[in-house]
Amino acid sequence: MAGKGKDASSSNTKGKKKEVKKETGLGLSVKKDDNFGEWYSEVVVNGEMIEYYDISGCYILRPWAMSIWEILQTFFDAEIKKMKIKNCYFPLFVSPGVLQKEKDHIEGFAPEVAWVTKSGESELEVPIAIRPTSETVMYPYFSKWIRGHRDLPLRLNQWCNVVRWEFSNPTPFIRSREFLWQEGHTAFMKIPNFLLLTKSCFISSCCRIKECLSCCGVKLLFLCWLQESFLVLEILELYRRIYEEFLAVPVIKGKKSEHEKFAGGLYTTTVEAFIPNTGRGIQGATSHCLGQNFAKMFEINFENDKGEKAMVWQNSWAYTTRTIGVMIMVHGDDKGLVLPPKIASIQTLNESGIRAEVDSRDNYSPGWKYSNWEMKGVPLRIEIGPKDLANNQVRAVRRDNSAKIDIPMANLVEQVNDLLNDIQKSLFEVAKQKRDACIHTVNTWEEFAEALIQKKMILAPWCDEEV
Ligand code: 86X
Repeated sequence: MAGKGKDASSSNTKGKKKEVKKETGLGLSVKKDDNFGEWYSEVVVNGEMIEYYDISGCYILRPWAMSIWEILQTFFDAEIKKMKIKNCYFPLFVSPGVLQKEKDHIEGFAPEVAWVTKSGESELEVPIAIRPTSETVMYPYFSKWIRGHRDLPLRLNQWCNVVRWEFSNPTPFIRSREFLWQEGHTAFMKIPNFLLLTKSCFISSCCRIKECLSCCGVKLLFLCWLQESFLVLEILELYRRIYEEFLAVPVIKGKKSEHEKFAGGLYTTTVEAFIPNTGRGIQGATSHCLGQNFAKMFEINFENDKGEKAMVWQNSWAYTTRTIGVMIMVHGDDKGLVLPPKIASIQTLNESGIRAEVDSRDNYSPGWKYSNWEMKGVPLRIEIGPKDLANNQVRAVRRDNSAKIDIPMANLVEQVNDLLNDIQKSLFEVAKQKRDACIHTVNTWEEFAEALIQKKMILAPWCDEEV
C-alpha cells in the first residue's frame, strides 16, 4: 500500500543513487510499478507538492498543490452558488457537551477526536474538541435559526480544515490527520411518507429520477422530496465532474452498502475511484441523505404551513484534498507528476487565458530544466532554440506521452489550446482503459478471493443483506 512516509526511504538499498538524485533534485529512485508506496512519497516531495512535517500524519501543502485545490474550489464554489447554497464559517472548536449529545453515531469515532486540554501551563476547566466534522458545531444553530417553513430550505457550505487523529498508516493527501475540505449541510421541509418506499428504487437507478418525474403526473407532491433528494445527487454529479473533467480520473457513482454508509444518515451516495497499482478502490467523495435522524437529535423543528410541528430533512456532503492524491496516484509516472491541463497552474502562454511560465533561469542547463518541469508534471513544455527562431516555430513536448510537435508561431495559441484539450482527454481515456481492464466479474467466493489477489476491481452479485 501507498505512503510509508519518509522513514521508508532510508531502508532503500539504492541509497547512493538516491543521494545523488536528491542532491540534484532530479529523478526518482524507484519505479512506480516496483515500489508504489515509496514512489508516491518521492513524487509528492520531488514534485514540490508536499513537504513532510515533524508531526506524523501532517503535511505542508506547497503552492504547487494549493493551486490545484484552488482550481477545484473555484469550480465547485461557483456551482453550489448556482444551487443557492451559501458559504459560512463555524468555529474550529466543539464543546464536549454537544459532542456527547451525538454519542450514538460518534461512538466508533471517539478515539479520533483531538482535544485541547491546556492554555499555556494551566489545565482548561473544560477541555474542548477540535472538529472532526461539523454536525455538532452547526446543528444547534440550525435548530435556533429554523422556526417556520419560511426559514426553509437552509443551504450552507463551509470551506475549512478538520482534524481526525488517525492511527493507521498516514499518506499525504490520502489519509492525513488534518485535511482541507468543503462540508455542505442542508435542511428541507417534509417529504410525503409514501415516497419513502420508492426511495431506494430511485436511488439505485439515480439517473432515472427525471424519467420517473415525467412519467408520473403528480409533480407537485414530489416537489419537496425531490428538492431534498435531488440535491444529494446534484452534488454527487459535481463530485463526478471534479474527478472526471478536472482531474481526468474515472469514477463510479453508487450507493454505499448498509455497512459502509454514514451511520447517522439514511443512505450515502459516493463516487469511487480505483488505483491500479494497489488494486484497491478508494472513496472519492460522499453525499448523504440524512433523513430526520439529526433533526431528532438536535431538535431541528419548525411549524409547517398548517401550523403543525414538523422536523426537517437533511443532507450533508464533502470532498477533501484526497482528490489531489488520487489524481497523482492515477497519472504520475517514472518521471514524476503528470498534471491534467485543467488543474495545472502552469499550462503555457499567459495571454488568451493559458496558464504559462517562462523558465529564464540561466544557471541551469536546458536538460536539467526539462527534468525539473517533468517532475512537476507540467502538461506541455515549449522549447525555443536558435533553429526554431530561424524557422519561426517552436517545439512543444507533451508530458503525458513525450510526443514532440513543431508549431508555427502564427498558430501558437490555437494549437496549444488544441494540444491541452487533447492531453486532458487522453489522460482520462488512458486512465479509464486501464481501470476497465482491471474489472473482473466473479460468481463464486473462490473467484472473488483470487481476483482480489490479482488486484482486480470486482463485479460481483450483491444483495446488501446480512446473513
Ligand atoms: C462522518 C459524515 C459527514 C459532513 C460527511 O461525510 C459529509 C460532511 N459529515 C462524516 N464522520 C464522522 O461523523 C466523524 C465523527 C467523529 Cl467524532 C470523528 F472523530 C470522525 C468522523 N469521521 C467521519
